[in-house]
Amino acid sequence: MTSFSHPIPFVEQVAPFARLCWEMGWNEANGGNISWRLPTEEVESVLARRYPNVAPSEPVKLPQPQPTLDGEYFIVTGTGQYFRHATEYPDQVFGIVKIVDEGTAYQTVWGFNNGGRPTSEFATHLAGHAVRKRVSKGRERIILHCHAPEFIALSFLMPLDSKELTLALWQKMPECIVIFPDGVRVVPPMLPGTTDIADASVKEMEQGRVISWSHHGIFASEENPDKVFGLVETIEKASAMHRKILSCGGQKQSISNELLKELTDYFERLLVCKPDFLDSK
Ligand code: 2HA
Ligand code: ZN
Repeated sequence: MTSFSHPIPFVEQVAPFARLCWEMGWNEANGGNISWRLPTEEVESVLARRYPNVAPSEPVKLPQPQPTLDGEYFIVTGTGQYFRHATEYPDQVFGIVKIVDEGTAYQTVWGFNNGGRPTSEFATHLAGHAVRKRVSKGRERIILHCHAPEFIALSFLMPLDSKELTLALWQKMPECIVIFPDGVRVVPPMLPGTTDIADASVKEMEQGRVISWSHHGIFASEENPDKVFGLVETIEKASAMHRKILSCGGQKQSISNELLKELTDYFERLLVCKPDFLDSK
């Protein structure tokens, strides 16, 4: 990856990450979005030092209040912005916003230099953050939405069923059940950016970090850019293997449930939760 520097360390991390997602073929044109909940003291101190003259925008109302996120800062991709431009025009592609007024509004405190605003999926991201912040006890901070092609292809080839999709992926590589023991949760085809898809996603995110927006893409939560990248990369690789196998007429054998169980016992200390889909009927 080419070297990239920026006065804000979070931009220095997230811009090359976004660019890499584009290189992977996950985020064509303005497809996909990122939001990352930042540590308050660090973001306030870097903005005061590096951008002392930037005043916060007027508050903009959010469609869904998120009281548990009041006072939090997020770096977020702008609506219509291209991941491909992330390192070239970081101050335009990204903005930093603060959630204010008891979680009913946001103010832009940095970025969106072309008069931009957060992604059209921002309300869904915030709803996802609210749940995952609570469920992970504050560990998870970043949500990546991308159009990973092999993963999307499976939503045209398989039943729209969380357990069936999860088992198909777990059975393709031994790493899978260790890296996503919470599985992949399927949300049926719905209009992006709506309260309905936010509600359906939040319901599933009570149980897991990874959502399939059927025929559209992946929506995943993790601790930092590296970890969310690794999570999506692994799911995309297993999806590619599954699709190759389907296109050769289907599997002749598979990693057994017994081996999956042995894997989860052996790597128990690495798992974020128990693999419920392995036991459930
Ligand atoms: O435009 O990917 O889901 C960004 C999107 C909408
Ligand atoms: Zn999308």
